[in-house]
Amino acid sequence: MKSEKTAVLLFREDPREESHPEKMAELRGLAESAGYKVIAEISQRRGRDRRFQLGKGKIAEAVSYEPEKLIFQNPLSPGQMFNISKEFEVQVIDRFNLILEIFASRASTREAKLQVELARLSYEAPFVRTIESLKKLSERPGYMGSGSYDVSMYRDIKGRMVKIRAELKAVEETGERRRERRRELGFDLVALAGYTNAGKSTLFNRLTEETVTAKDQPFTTLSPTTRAVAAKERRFLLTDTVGFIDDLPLFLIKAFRSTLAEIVEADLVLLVVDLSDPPEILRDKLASCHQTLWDCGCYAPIVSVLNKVDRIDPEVALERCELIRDLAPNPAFISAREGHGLDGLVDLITEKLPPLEEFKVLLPSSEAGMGQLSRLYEVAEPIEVKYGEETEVLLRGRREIVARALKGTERPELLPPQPLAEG
Ligand SMILES: Nc1nc2c(ncn2[C@@H]2O[C@H](COP(=O)(O)OP(=O)(O)O)[C@@H](O)[C@H]2O)c(=O)[nH]1
Ligand SMILES: [Mg+2]
Repeated sequence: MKSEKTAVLLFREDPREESHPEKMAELRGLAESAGYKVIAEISQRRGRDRRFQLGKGKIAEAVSYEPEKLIFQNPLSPGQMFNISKEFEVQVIDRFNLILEIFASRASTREAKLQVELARLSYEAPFVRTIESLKKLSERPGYMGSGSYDVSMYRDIKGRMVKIRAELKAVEETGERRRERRRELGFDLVALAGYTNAGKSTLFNRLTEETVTAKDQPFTTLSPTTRAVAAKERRFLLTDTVGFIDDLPLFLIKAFRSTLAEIVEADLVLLVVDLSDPPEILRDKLASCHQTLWDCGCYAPIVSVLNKVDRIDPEVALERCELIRDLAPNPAFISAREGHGLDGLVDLITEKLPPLEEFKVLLPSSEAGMGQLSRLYEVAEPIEVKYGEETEVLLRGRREIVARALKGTERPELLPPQPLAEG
């Protein structure tokens, strides 16, 4: 299923700082999320080269792998990007372009799409201006992988940005409607959160592969990474997200927030961390995950998921768990890759989701009433139906969801929760 897009990753390490291998690991995770096959990673410790960022020899080495793209961890200036693509005849992007690519492929709401486009334009505007001023306009098809620009491009970009800003004002409140639509379908929303490389997508695949239901189809229209899961008599929609990314420049923050819509809308958040990360990094990441969740208005209950337990000793795992207990109370220990601990995780999910209730509904025994009944079946689990002068239905489900399904009927009656009928 993965495409054959190939890339070589490049990273210039600052000689004045200590080494940061995790930055390269992050870049690889991002590149893979964007669908690239990484064929080599090249890092070099040196001062910044004004023309090429890295040494010319290193870039030549990268190009010798014949990748489709070079991806730099370090931000490239318009001039550097231009120089590299010209000198080495290769497409070149940096970490910001890569993140934009991911956001673009994941943007599922109109708002997110607009935010991403706005971010892309504000990022590209200075590049385009540079090229225009260099007056080397036409024959650079490799430049930023997006074809050539012509003279009026900069003006066009500015105009388009004005339009997008206006449109954004108009679409702002539709997120709420989307959430309602999903709720109407009778599903709780569970979103995966956590940093790149924590194992969110691996867990997503595990949970959905093992439990995929026939009702999978409708949700592809909502988001390509949302699927229905039925586990232990509980069904919910699970959404994989881009997750959290550190060191985002200002122009990317809004686009980033918009990709978190699914997390903000969720009834429950699975906060996935890599337990094999060094303890300080683990704590930092957890703390900033909580901060981001709070900042973007997500107040749903959180289940901490400590992943990759296969990579460390059980004793070390327990030690680390103790160390982060204030940030990750009552966690699930899992290995998404090996499929360990999923049962316990599902138990925690079921426990923390808003509880299902049992209640009785009285419907008229008419055609309208029967229509109502079949709608109820879609959003809740029927326990018992008694036909008579009125139709008496005993259901198990979410009260607000059932109440919504009953809206607009002439005589709906939702009686308070009560014990199961005798017998
Ligand atoms: N050893 C080990 N590796 C894992 C586990 N879960 C995920 N990974 C690896 O971690 C990397 C990132 O996983 P991914 O699911 O893409 O992370 P995401 O960025 O959070 O979606 C991949 O190379 C996975 O194979 C696990 O439980 N154990
Ligand atoms: Mg992922």
